[in-house]
Formats: sequence, C-alpha cells, structure tokens
Amino acid sequence: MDTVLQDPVKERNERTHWFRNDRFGMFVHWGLYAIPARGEWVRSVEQLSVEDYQPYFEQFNPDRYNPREWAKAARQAGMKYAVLTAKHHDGFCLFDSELTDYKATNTKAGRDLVREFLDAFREEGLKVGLYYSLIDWHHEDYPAYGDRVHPMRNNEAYKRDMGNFHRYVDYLHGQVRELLTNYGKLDIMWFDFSYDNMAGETWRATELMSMIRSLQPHIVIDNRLEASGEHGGSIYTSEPSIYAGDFASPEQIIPPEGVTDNNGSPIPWEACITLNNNWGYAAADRTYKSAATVIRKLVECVSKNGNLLLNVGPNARGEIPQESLDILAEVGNWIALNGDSIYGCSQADFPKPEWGRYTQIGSTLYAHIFEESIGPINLSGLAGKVSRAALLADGSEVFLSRPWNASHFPDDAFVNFARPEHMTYPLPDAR
Ligand code: FHN
Repeated sequence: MDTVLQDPVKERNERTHWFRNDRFGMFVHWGLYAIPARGEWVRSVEQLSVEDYQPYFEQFNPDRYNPREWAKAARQAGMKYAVLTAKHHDGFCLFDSELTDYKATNTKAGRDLVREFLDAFREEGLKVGLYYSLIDWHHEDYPAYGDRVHPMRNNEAYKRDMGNFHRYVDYLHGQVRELLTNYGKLDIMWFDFSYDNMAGETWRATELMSMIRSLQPHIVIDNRLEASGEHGGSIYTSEPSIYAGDFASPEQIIPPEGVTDNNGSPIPWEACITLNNNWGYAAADRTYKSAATVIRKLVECVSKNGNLLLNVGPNARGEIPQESLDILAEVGNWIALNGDSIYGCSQADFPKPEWGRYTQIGSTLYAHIFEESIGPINLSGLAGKVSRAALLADGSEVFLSRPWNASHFPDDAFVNFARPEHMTYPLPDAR
C-alpha cells in the first residue's frame, strides 16, 4: 500500500512555488558518450559491451570544462535553474561516489564534475538540480538479458540473475543519499525513467522518498520514479502516492492543453526539449531549433502553466557547442526585454487568440503575436476588458480598436504588448 501524503497537493504547491515562477531552465546531458559523439544511447543503439565502451572511460579528459562559462550562458539566456546528469544510463558517475570506481574522479579528468557544476551555477544565482538515471547499464546487478532498455538485451553472454537486483537498488539509494548529503542544498532531483515493471516499488520508491524528504524536504522531484514523461503516474490523480513526484515531465512535446489531474486541476509540469535532436553530444546533428522557435516554445509552455527545460549537450572537451551558445544568446536578448511576460506568469483568463498566445500574471495580460499570424490581428475582443495596451519592448501604445498586422510590430519572433500600468483589466469581482 503506497503511503498517501496528508495533503499532497498543498505540499506539492508549496514546494514548487519557485519552480512555477522561474519557468525556464537548462538541461545538461554530459558524460563518456560525448566522446563517440553519437548521442547518449550509443552503447545501446550500437550494442556496445562494457569492454567496447571502456576506452571512452580511459580517454575522458574534458580539458576545456569551465562550468562557470556554462552558468553565465544559462543566466544570460534568461534561465533560472539548471539540471546536470550526475549519472546517465551508462552508469558513469560525474560525481565522486564512494560506491563505485566508474566515476569522473578516476578518469584523466580527475575532478568532481558535479561539484564544480553546482558551485558555478549557484555563483551565477541559478537554482540547481541533478538528473539521476534509475537505469544502469554498467552495474553488474542491473538486469541485462531481456530487459528492453539494456544494450545487450538478448545476448546470452549478458544473461544475469535478477536475484541480485536488490543489490543494485541498495546502490541506487546509496548514491542518491551521497548526492543529497555531500553537495549542499539541491533544488531539483530529476529521476529517469520507469518502464514496464521497473517502476515504483521495484526501486523501493517509498523508502527512497522517505530518505529524500528527510535529507532535503524542500527538493522538487519529477514523476519518473513511477512513470515516464507525461505518461501516467499517480501525479495525475487527486491522491498522488508518496513517490508521484512534484511535476510531470513531457518530453520533446508540449501537451496540447497543458497538464491537469483527473479532476481538471492544473499540475506543475516541465517540457524537456533538445536544442537539436539529441540529448547527449552528437557531432553530426546540426538540426538546431532557431531562437524564435525556442522562444515560442517557452511562451507556449508558460501559456499552459508549464516550464521549459532546454537541453544542451557539451562535447568531450567540456564545451557547449557554439550553435547552442548562439541560440541561447539570442533567446537571452529577447527575454531581457520581455521577461516580464514569462517569469511568474501562467495561463491567461482569456482563450487563446488565433494570432498567438497570452500569458498572465495577476491582473496583467501579455499578448504574444506570432509573426506567421495572417491577416489583421483583431484585438477588439480585449476592449472593455483591458484598460490600455503597450508594446512590452518599448512601451509604445497599441490601440485595441485598430486592426493590426504582425508587420506593424518589430520583427521579433513575436511581440508582447503589455505593461502592468498600461494593460490591466478589472479583477473579476470588479467587473
Ligand atoms: O533515455 C533517456 C534519454 O537519454 C534522455 O535522458 C531523456 C531526457 O528526458 N530521458 C530518457 C528518455 O525518456
């Protein structure tokens, strides 16, 4: 019987207040897989044995790793928090765990990459989180044979007795304890991922959550101890389990209507999205999203009560790809002018207009006009509900009664026009 919290929704809302305010974070997928540079699933996709993968451990030496530069790029992009892979599915630990030799401090790097990351991002004023993979392709007690996510799925040579799986779960709990004990205050714990019968109590999740809440009671946790992404889990019910998590984690998509529980009440959620098509560094993948696309995705998330966790995949020398840095800088230029329409904002009281999206904070409405809006942009629907309108970027007045075309506005990906003192509408009870 899963333990049901006294008032889980109230507790969740208190824990996630900062998270629902900050709206925009950086996801960082980094590890040995940056050397083959074919994405973080390369061991599985190419069915590489532990021995095949070992050269990457021996070579790993990110001589250009300077997390302060990463943190500056995130801050300047308008990101308010960041999550780093402390251990991904390949089992390689970027932190100095006492429980394994398969860690960065035993490579030529000789450094605790997690500690340096956390220090740097805190110094830049961002909140910090760690991603921890429940799946572990390296650990000898993690199931291999037949497990659909293990690289050597049906290779008899890798057939193992599930009988020792409890030793892996002990290891998992022990490493989470290390991360929550040895690295200061963490703001997010990002577990990844549950599947088939590998979920919930298979990870001894009740015991794990009790330990987490005792060590860092404030920490915000995703829903993947129980599920994966936006699929399922008791977070979608009015009685979430103790390990339901604090936010749903749709991946590579923005849910059409946002995320609500089975009573229609909004649930905190965060869409995690790659800048190109890979989480881990993939040298050949140049299919980067434009800054305009990123901004619109951020606006869309916020307009539906959600967050955007935008991923970068640093290379084997420890550098974020220049393409990613350029996009982040351009997004940052937009947010510097328009951040009021993102931070602290949520879904508006008005239905989505055909020419873009609304975000709202208190009685202030922000209208985001997407440039592909065709034909006149009719704002008259807001007349009588909004006192005045102005371009957020330069404060210039916008007449609600006048039909507009997107070309009337600066050639941003889209423009906002609002300002607390210019575009307010009477509170519902004052109408
Ligand atoms: O398998 C992982 C994948 O490598 C990546 O870490 C994403 C990020 O959310 N999570 C899993 C796929 O859902």
